[in-house]
Amino acid sequence: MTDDQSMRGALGQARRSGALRVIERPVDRRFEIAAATSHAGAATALLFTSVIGAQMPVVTNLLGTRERLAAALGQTPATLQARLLAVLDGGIAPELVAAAPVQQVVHLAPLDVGAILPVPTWFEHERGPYITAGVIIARDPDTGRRNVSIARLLLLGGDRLMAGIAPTHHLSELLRRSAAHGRPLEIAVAIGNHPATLLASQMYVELGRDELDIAGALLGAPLRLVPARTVDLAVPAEAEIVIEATLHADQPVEEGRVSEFPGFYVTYGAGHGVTVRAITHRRDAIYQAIMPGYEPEHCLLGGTAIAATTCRALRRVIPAVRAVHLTDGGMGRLHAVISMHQPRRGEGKRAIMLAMGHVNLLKWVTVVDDDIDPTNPQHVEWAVAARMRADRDLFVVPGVRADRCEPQHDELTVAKVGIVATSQPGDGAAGGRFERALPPAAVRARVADWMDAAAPAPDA
Ligand SMILES: Cc1cc2nc3c(=O)[nH]c(=O)nc-3n(C[C@H](O)[C@H](O)[C@H](O)COP(=O)(O)O)c2cc1C
Ligand SMILES: [Mn+2]
Repeated sequence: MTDDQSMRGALGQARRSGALRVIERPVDRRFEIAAATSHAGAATALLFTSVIGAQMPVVTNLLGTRERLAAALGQTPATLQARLLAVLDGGIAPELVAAAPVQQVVHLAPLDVGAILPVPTWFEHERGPYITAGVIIARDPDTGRRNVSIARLLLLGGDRLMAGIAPTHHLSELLRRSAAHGRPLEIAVAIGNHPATLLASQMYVELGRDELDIAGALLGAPLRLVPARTVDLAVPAEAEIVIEATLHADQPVEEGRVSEFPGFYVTYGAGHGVTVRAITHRRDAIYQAIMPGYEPEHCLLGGTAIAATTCRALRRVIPAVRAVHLTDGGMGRLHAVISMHQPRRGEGKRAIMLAMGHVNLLKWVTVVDDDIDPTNPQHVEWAVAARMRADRDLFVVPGVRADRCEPQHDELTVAKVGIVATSQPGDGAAGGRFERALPPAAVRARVADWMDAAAPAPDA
């Protein structure tokens, strides 16, 4: 484990691997950053060094691929989920330090958020610019326990923001609890975090579980925090930027149309007013933005966390479960593939129902054997083609309560689909219908030996 707890390690890795494109020409934060990020695609992280009127550069799509996300955590795509399962069972509590790079520059209210931070405006019909990579730290007013999650923040001008928080998320519950005490909820929004903190903020863990303990476990060391200046919270010492603010349950702000991960606009109604008390940042801060909507980084961060927490929940009751994958086409939210080792009769269907119960977003879940790579869409389709009988292995459950993000919901209900594409006991036996057609095993081993020995180096 390295000692780096900033975003800059991941930025350096992207640069060294050739994945970072530096844009030096002047760009407008209104729509141009969005258009460039979308145009560049998943493989390219972008660093805009000359955003018009801005004090700092902007990085987008830093963690746009599984390879880069895994590498930033010292893993590969093949090892990442096992690592996440291991850290979810543990946790390393953060530690407090006295001084921090994130407080090198301090702006106290009155201030204008848009004059300090180069916040992009993403889509034509949204109301304004959104902070999208802001990790919101808050404390449960009843238990004192910390909660950490992302919710987009709309700039309203001056020190005013609007937070759009799903009512089912923990942060909404904390806000309701603070309102019951007649007080606003103090929040701190950390922007430009180590990928461990970003991914931890997306974990579907129980209320009261501190996501920063998970970040520490991912880092292999306590996350260093520093006391905020104007709110009673501690913030990541090596983040790029922190916004200190209060969130108000009694200040509804109509949001208008807003993008969601399916790639469409939705209208959720009113969000909650936020009043900024201070902004602190590094002297040479880099503003991180995650392009929202059906875009790779947004889908991947959530999908990676949802897959790991679902896998953990399933394995507790069905040990045959090996891995869970959320697909890119399913936006990292709606479609899952579960791999299982020799599931017993009916166990695949049970795993599907458990997964859908665990994460209500899931509406299409496929179970495959563990000889299939669940992250490979062609392999998964092969399993469906080769091993599924629809009348036996496919089921539809109509009218299930749906998440508000579900694109096809009908008055917040939707039909869910489960597919069990696993082989039957005895399939593959010699002489049987599903024996794989292969050259003799001894010949395959011998030929593989000399072919691999003679293989040219990849770059030769
Ligand atoms: C880029 C990005 C943007 C997100 N925006 C929002 C948002 O605007 N509102 C929201 O409720 N959740 C949003 N989420 C999802 C939550 O952060 C996530 O579900 C989190 O686990 C909720 O945690 P909590 O229940 O501890 O509050 C976003 C996630 C990502 C990766
Ligand atoms: Mn939480």
